[in-house]
Amino acid sequence: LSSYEHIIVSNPKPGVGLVTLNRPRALNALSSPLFRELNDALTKFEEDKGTGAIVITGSEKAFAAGADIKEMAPLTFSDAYTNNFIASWSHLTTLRTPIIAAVSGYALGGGCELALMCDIIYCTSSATFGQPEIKLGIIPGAGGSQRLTAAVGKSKAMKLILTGQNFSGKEAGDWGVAAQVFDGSHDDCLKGALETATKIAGFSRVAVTAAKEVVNKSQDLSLREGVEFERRIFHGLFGSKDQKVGMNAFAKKEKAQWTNE
Ligand code: CO8
Repeated sequence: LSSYEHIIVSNPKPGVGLVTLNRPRALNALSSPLFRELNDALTKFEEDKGTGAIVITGSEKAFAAGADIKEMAPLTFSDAYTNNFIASWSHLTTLRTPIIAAVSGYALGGGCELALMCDIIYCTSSATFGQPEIKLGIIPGAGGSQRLTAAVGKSKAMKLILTGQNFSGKEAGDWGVAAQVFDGSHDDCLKGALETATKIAGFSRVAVTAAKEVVNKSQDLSLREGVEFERRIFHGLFGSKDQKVGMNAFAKKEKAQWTNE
């Protein structure tokens, strides 16, 4: 795989792509060059038929301590507006491959938002999440006010965003922001995320793609529209080869050999 300056890319398990944010001296602060590399690496995984799930992680000390404040400091309104600053940073939300964030240490500002853009969050209990933008005279800019609110409810999100108060990995688990919380080290959390990614990559790609699509629709559609959308996609899966493969394997008490068709 290509070598990058701000990220490390690998294939640690069959079917699983791993991106490790790697700007240790800046606590993985998210800069435009870093995001260009991240988007490039994620697009390559998405296009690779062999990759069925992706994990994004940082280090023990920091998943990412936010957007790069030094890069943002001199920005003017017209720079930010005309160049649509950070619009490309949400590219990962358009990908169909499931993405798990494995979060240890700081996940602040844009780092918290990056984790929230992923499909599943795993974290250590000691991780530090937060939207501290208010302390810098700005507000969350990469979906934090929307995704955090969807995850924890309006009152709690309002308090977190208006005060800039951090919350722990344990709280992230208790509030449903994180799907799984690890009391151990970063390595335990990453191992757990890679195991789940391997499991997802082992299912039919057709079914996994459909499952991700319908769950995401729940964030945008009314209940009735969402349930109808789900039913259409569900009907569509009876046109896939893997529906027959899966159900015939069940009847024969065999392991399904997915065709991804
Ligand atoms: N940007 C740039 N550099 C940073 C950042 C950052 N966000 N965070 C840390 N660094 C740098 C520090 O400047 C320092 O560099 P140097 O050694 O050259 O002085 C180095 O990383 C180590 O940091 P500290 O010495 O501060 O380490 P500490 O362990 O003392 O403190 C903290 C760690 C508490 C995380 C502290 O670094 C901190 O408060 N960082 C800023 C956190 C923050 O405010 N983040 C929000 C930024 S705003 C934002 O993200 C807007 C979102 C917009 C959309 C984003 C889309 C994805």
